[in-house]
Amino acid sequence: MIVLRAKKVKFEVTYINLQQRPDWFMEISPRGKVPVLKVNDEVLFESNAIAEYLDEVVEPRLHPEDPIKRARNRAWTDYLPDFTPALSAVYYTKSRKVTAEAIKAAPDALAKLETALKERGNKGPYFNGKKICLVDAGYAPFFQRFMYVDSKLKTGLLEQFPLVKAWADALMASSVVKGSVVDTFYEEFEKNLKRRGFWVAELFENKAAAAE
Ligand SMILES: N[C@@H](CCC(=O)N[C@@H](CS)C(=O)NCC(=O)O)C(=O)O
Repeated sequence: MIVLRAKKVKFEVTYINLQQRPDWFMEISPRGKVPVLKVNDEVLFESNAIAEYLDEVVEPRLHPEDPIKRARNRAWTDYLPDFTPALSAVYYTKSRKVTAEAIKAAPDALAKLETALKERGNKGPYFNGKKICLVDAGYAPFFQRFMYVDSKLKTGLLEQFPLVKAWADALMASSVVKGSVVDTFYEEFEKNLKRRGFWVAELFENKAAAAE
């Protein structure tokens, strides 16, 4: 969604309930996961493959022109499946004890990203400098969720990594990122935490009670 928005592509979104995936969705999504992109009669799946496809067919190019930089961008996007569990382990858990352990473990993954940002050869605010790119699009949704929980949990994790913190703040301030989720996103996210029995849901409960 971030890539589509950054490129100002006209698109339609169909949201599905992942608890009750419709048959039509299961027929087009080989892994039963979102997102999928339908282009006329063709269906693409996997966020990276979709983002790369969009970058090839729709201007402006979000990948760097320089092949070395482009390869590094791809490599840091490939790092996502290693990185994101380090953050989500902090809040996708049923006990404070596991959260405390995850907070202790997370700096390793964040330190790698801090080094990447140090070595990227620009001052930001985004991964490649002034223009949002595919690496930004990959990481933003994960920072969005983590930072929302962290506004209550206050782990201090991002604060230990100033370049990561500045990057994540820039992504959250970006209108492309902000508009990539529905208005009720945080409400739905909180509900989802509660439904899945994650203890951090209780951090949001007072607010929910006050609104009722
Ligand atoms: N590597 C996939 C991961 C997709 C993914 O895990 N999507 C989640 C939602 S963000 C999902 O569909 N979860 C449902 C499930 O795993 O059953 C991609 O980047 O597209």
